[in-house]
Amino acid sequence: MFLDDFIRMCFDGFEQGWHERNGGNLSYRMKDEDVEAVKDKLHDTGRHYDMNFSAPELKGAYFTITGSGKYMRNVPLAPEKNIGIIRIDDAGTGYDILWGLEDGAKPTSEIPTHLMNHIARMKATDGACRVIYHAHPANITALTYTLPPEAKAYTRVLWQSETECAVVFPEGVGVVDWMVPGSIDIGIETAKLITKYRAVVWTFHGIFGSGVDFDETFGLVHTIEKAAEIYLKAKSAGIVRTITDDEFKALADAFGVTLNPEFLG
Ligand code: 2HA
Ligand code: ZN
Repeated sequence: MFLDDFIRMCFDGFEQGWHERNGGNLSYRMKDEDVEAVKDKLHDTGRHYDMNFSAPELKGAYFTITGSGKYMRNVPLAPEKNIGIIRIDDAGTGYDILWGLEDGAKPTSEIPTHLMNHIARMKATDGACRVIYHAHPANITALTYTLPPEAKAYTRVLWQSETECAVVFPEGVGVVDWMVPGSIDIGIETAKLITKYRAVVWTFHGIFGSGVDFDETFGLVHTIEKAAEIYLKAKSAGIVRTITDDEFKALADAFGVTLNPEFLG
């Protein structure tokens, strides 16, 4: 059941140390069968909120989403208080809370970036992408203090830090330089990049990852975080050699993937 998978991912991220306090958030664009599976839980709570931006692409879409100020650690203990199900209204400018987010809770403060990313990834994947995840992994965040905020710099360092990285994210990763979180503007900038890259790093903050399901999305962020950890360890020990571009080309041939040519050479 999608709700069990959603709840498990919240706690998995906490166990990885990616969700201090209320850090991080998760949203899932529900399938018709998911809506059907929980239809007995859904009801008009009379709680309608404006999004402060227009998302005609999402009219009538249902999302499961974590709550603002809620701790990922607490999601399994009381899902109905810490997460909720919303439906984007028919105008595409607001949403109704249909389940959960009890005691007056609202969806995550990062809802603009979540919804804008969903629109971008829906378009990029012909509707296959359903999960948007924001986390605060320590090594990815530490990495942002060591590199210029450029996709090429991040992608090369991450690809070079673990052989399978280039296979897991052959398109590379995007980077948004520091901006005020929770804003419409950071949503717009992130969504521009997530069209091209499934993961976008937020400088001095964390990362947004996307995917068709919870496993793929969690696995992507996990892979990037581990690569960042390896890079930082290698850098502190002293890097004397790394994976070459010829080796990347051999890897791409062997695994049948096309590496983003902007990041080779
Ligand atoms: O507190 O992670 O970016 C939730 C966040 C804001
Ligand atoms: Zn955050």
